[in-house]
Amino acid sequence: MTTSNATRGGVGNARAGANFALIKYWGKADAVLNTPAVGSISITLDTLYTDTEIVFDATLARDELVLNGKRRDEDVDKISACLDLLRKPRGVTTRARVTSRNNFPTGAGLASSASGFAALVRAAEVALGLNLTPRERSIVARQGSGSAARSIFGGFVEMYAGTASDGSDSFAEPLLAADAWPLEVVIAVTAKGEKEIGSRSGMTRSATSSPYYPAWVAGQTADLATARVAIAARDFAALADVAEHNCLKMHAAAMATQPPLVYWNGATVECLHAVRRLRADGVPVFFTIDAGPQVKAVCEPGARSRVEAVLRDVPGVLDLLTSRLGPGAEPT
Ligand code: 2P0
Repeated sequence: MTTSNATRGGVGNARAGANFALIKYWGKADAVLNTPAVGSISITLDTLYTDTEIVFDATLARDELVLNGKRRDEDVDKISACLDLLRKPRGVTTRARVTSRNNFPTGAGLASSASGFAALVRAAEVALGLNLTPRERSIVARQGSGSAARSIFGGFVEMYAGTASDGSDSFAEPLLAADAWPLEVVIAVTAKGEKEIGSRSGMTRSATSSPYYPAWVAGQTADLATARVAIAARDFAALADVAEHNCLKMHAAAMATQPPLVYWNGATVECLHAVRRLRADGVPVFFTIDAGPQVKAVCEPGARSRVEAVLRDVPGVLDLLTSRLGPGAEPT
């Protein structure tokens, strides 16, 4: 057996940006391969990111995770399964210490698993001395967390659901570079702390019990096509319409789940209306909401200060975060 970097104790560091889906992933085709039931289209952000260091250490009996300064033993199995996709084919058995920090709230509907697993894969690739293709990175990241497949890339990104039984065609690819259409995002934080129902169990419950789930899946091909055309044409109004429609369909399917999944609070709804009023007044902005109560307002750069001023005044808004579109996951 050859001596791998891992058995020598390789170290790797990487940063990956969070991403928000404009056309959303909700539901799985295969829970083991973690392939999505539907494709998705997202934007990767530059100022919300995860920094990760991984150290392969032959003295460790099992992998370890420290996230935001705290040991997270409950999350180690997911990390180990993802790292095993890189270790096992190469005969590497060395365990790793993963130290990760999000510069934004964790587990609150701000896509921390997306940036987290994308950064993990890039850092592990460096530590193990591998040279993966972008597609291979995306496939490995997907098996950590579906949305992480998209955070491998910057700008506008499309994730393909795929049909292959081994998941080999279920990966993301760049659609349009960040600087080709430099939209911005204002995030209205309406609650802090981690959500009660994670996306993973939420989407599984929706698939089995929401009467609207089949309609959600059936509509996705058309929404993806509309969004692709809007992005290629930089057609803000068309992207706004399809993104809000797609978001509300996802939440309708989630709310009709048994027991129900209501990710919104009162301030979420107020922000949604505020964004719609702004657009009716001619301001280029639309909302999207993920599996949490935060509202992401996507706007043209010239509209950002107006969007910030309006959302800051919505009762229940605790904080505003802003971001431009950013790069893909990279070693640091
Ligand atoms: C998305 N979300 O497309 C959708 C919209 C949340 C709502 O992808 O089970 O954390 O790890 O594959 O990626 C969140 O789901 O789920 C998500 P897993 P993930 O951004």
